[in-house]
Amino acid sequence: MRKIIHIDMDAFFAAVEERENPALKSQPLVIGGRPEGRGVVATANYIARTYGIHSAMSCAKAYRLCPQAVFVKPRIALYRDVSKDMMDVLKSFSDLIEPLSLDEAYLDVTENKHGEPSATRLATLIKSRIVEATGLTASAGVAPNKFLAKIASDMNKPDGLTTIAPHQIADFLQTLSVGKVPGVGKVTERKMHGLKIFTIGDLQKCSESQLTRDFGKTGAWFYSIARGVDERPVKPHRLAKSVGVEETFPSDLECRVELSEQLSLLCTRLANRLERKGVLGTTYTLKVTFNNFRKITRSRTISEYRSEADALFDIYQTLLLELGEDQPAIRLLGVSVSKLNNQENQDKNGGSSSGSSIRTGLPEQLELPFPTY
Ligand code: TTP
Ligand code: MG
Repeated sequence: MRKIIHIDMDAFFAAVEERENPALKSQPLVIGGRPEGRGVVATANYIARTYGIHSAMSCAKAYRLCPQAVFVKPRIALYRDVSKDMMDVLKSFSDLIEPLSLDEAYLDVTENKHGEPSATRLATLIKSRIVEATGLTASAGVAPNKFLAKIASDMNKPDGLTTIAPHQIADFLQTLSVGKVPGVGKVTERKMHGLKIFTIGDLQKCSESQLTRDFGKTGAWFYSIARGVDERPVKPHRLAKSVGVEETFPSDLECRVELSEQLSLLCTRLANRLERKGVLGTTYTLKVTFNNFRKITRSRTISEYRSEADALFDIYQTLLLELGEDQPAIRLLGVSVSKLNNQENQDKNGGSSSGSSIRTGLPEQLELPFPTY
C-alpha cells in the first residue's frame, strides 16, 4: 500500500501578491487581466471568491460581480521563484515528486527522507515547512493513491489537511459526487447525470463494458477509480521540451487576412499556455501543413524571452511572411516555443545545449489514462 501526498498551494498567485503587499489581504483580489479588458481571471483570493469570482472567468464578469475588487496583473517570474522554494521543501522529504503545475505536486512518501511512517504527520510537517520557506499556506491530501490524494487536498481548503485512510475509502467513495473526480469536466458530469450517475456509489453499479460503451477509453478509468483503485505511479521526471498549440482548420486558409487572424488567435492561446505553465523560451517555431499535405517548420531563436501574445504574433507573422506569396492554401498552423528556461535542466546541460528542457509541472495530457484531466 503506497502513501501519497498531494500538495496544493492556497489561492497561489493571489497569496503571493498578498505576501508582497499585505494591504491586499483584507480586500477582494483578482489576479488576471484588466477589469475593462478582454482577459480572464487567473485566480482570486478567498474574499473575492465569496462574490462568485473564479479562475477562467472573464475579468469583465468578475468586475460586474465585485466592482470594488483590486485587479492585479500576474507576475509569473515571481510565482516561479516562490514555486521553486515550495518544490525545494518537497524535495527535502522525498525524491519521488511529480509537479503538476507551479503550485501543485504529488509526493510518494512510502519511503521518505525522514523515516516517518505516518504520512499524515509528514503532511503536517511539510505544510509548516512550506510556511517557513514561503510565508504561504498549502493544503494537503493524504491517501493510498494519486486520485484520492488530489481529491483530499481540495476538501478543506485553505490550509487544510485531509487524510483518506485505506479503511475509509469505501464509505468516502459512496457519497462522493462524480463532479469531484479529476478528469470529469462539466460535459462528462452532465452526461453522467443524464445516466443517473451522481455519486461514485452510482458509478460502482455500472459494469466496465457499460462504462466503456458510454465513455470510451475513459470508461475503464472510471470503473477502476470507482473501486478506489489508481495504480498510476508518482512520476518524478515529467519533462517537456516545448510548449505549443496548433489548429487544423475546417477549410483551408488562402487569404493573408484570414491567416493573420488565425495566427493571432493561436498566439493568444500560446501566451496563455506559457503563462499557465510558468515557462519562457527563446526558440520560436512555426509549423505549417499545406493543403497538399506538404509540411514545413521555420524557427527563430532570439536572445530575449517573449510571452505576450502581440510579441509572439510579430515573430510568427515574420516567419509566415518569409515563406513567400507563392504557396498553396494552408491546412494546419502550429506555433511553439522551445529552449525553455528551466534552471535545473540548464544546470545539467551546461545552460545552452539544444536538449535544454523544463520540468513544466503541468500534466502532459497524452501520458494520462484519460483525455480531459
Ligand atoms: P489552482 O491551484 O487551481 O488555484 P489556486 O491556487 O489559485 O486556488 P486554490 O486555493 O483553490 O488551490 O491554480 C494555481 C494557480 O494557477 C492559480 O493561483 C493561478 C493559476 N491558474 C491560472 O492562471 N488559470 C486557471 O484557469 C487556473 C485554474 C489556475
Ligand atoms: Mg492551488
